[in-house]
Amino acid sequence: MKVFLVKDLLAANEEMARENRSLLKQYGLIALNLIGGPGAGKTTLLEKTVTALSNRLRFGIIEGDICTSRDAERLARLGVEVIQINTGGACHLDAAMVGRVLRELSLAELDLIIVENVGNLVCPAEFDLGEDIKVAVFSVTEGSDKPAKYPLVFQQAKACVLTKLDLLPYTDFDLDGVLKEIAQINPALKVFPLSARTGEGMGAWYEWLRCQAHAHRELAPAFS
Ligand SMILES: Nc1nc2c(ncn2[C@@H]2O[C@H](COP(=O)(O)OP(=O)(O)OP(=O)(O)O)[C@@H](O)[C@H]2O)c(=O)[nH]1
Ligand SMILES: [Mg+2]
Repeated sequence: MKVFLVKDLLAANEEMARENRSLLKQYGLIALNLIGGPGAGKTTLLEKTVTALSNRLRFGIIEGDICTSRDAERLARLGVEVIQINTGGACHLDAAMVGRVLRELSLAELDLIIVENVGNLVCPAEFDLGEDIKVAVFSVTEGSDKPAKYPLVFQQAKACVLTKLDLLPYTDFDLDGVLKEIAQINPALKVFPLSARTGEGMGAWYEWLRCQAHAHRELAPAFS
């Protein structure tokens, strides 16, 4: 009988993540990994982002879900290149799953890859996919205690999107308090409070995303 320790599985994941990272680097692509609980608003954020920026940035999207291709269908309707991964039960994507589909995208034609991880604020944070940037996504309807209770993703992320700001008046969400707690967990984390529904705050997120893609392109050697 063989026993695999979590430590060994994570080491194997690291190896695959390095391979993904090296493939992305070869094509000069920046990759983002969106991590947030079920229904936080990840796909809606992507729909609005792709619609607003697709005349300036060429997106390749990888959708992770336990079942269905519904999120991929939502993005495909916008004419963007998208691949759906169904984990069949696993509560997170791992680097091997992403590695298996990466080459299915037209890597040479794209500027950035965005992975929407399986809806879960906990497990996806443990698995490096080979991305450049993790983005934590959570919404005002989830409650202001979430960063303090699930700190890992907020520690690892470079940006945090706080969605559904339009619903603030109908909740007891403590915006000032949560911003202070996030700053304690990760002082460098850039937070974007926004509403994908009304568009409030979306401009700052778009601008940040564009800057990340441009900065990456300038640093990356030209793809030949
Ligand atoms: N009021 C409001 N509703 C939103 C906003 N963003 C998303 N929603 C709604 O929240 C629900 C879930 O949104 P999705 O974008 O599907 O959430 P998700 O994080 O992709 O969900 P999973 O992929 O299942 O984890 C949908 O009914 C959206 O219309 C927002 O900014 N404001
Ligand atoms: Mg989704």
